[in-house]
Amino acid sequence: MKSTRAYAHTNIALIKYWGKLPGHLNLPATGSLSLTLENFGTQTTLSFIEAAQDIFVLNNQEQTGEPLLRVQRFLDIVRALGKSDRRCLVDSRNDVPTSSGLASSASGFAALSLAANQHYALNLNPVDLSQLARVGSGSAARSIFGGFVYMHPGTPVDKTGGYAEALATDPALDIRLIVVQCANTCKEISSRAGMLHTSNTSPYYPTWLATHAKDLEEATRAAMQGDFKTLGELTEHSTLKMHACMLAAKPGFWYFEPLTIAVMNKVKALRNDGVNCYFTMDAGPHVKVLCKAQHAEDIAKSFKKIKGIVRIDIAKPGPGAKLQ
Ligand code: 2P0
Repeated sequence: MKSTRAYAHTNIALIKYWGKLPGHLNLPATGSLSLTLENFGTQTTLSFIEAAQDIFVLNNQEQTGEPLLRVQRFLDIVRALGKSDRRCLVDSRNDVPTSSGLASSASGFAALSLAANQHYALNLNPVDLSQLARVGSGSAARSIFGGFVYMHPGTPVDKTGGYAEALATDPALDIRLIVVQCANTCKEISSRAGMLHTSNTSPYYPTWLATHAKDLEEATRAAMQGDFKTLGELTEHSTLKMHACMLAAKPGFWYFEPLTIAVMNKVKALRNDGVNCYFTMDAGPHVKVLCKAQHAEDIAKSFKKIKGIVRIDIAKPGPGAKLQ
């Protein structure tokens, strides 16, 4: 049986994407800047099957409902591009907790896109591949590439935006992202539902849109020039602004847990003691802390002292998605 396997690493946005343009192409309303991580990712194997429906197995469990439909709808797009009607078994393994705010959909749809590009002989170039991944999940467009990644916002008229590209940064940055897992539970509000609710009801959402491009431009310049302090300050600013939009939605919602706040406080305390590090949070309770490589071990040790932390990983920048 012919099969194709791909692996994609997850990524964490430093300058966040939160909100979509209207329409069905999953175009982001803003750009974003992310870091692909070495430690976490998804391996996906595609095999053709003689069946009426695709089958999606995640971590050895056959999926039904929305997770299955999302993969089937994505493969319908792939089949239209490849002029094929063949169904697939999609066998995926996450080494990221699923639906926990550690971006498993980013690595998941990036691995699926790369495998599907090969399996259905689409021959997509990197931009088109990134756009295909985006239709599956916005953050997946970034996981096609390694290291720092710049994602273009969607363009409402010609629909040509919404793709990512690798960003050449100053090697002197030499950074790490410490991933501090603050809970074991699955999130209650998906990113997709949270974004929609925020854009529909938060009075701060228009301000988020109006001020985002400047943050992205300045953070991108800082990354390219190796200006760690500016990059870190904008990283914190972007995440707090995103979460402020959610808090101001009607009704407001949040992904923070008490331990999330405890880690944020610790980051501020470390900074007051002269250790440069900066937090970011996504659609989940975990905290990711940006720091220089030489400080990572010591900072991680100080988080270990916080009672209840589930797990701490020090992640290096990782490579782009690859066929295996
Ligand atoms: C990001 N997040 O830039 C932002 C910050 C979470 C918080 O992209 O609906 O799974 O599949 O496009 O990409 C998570 O949302 O959403 C996300 P969809 P996605 O990383």
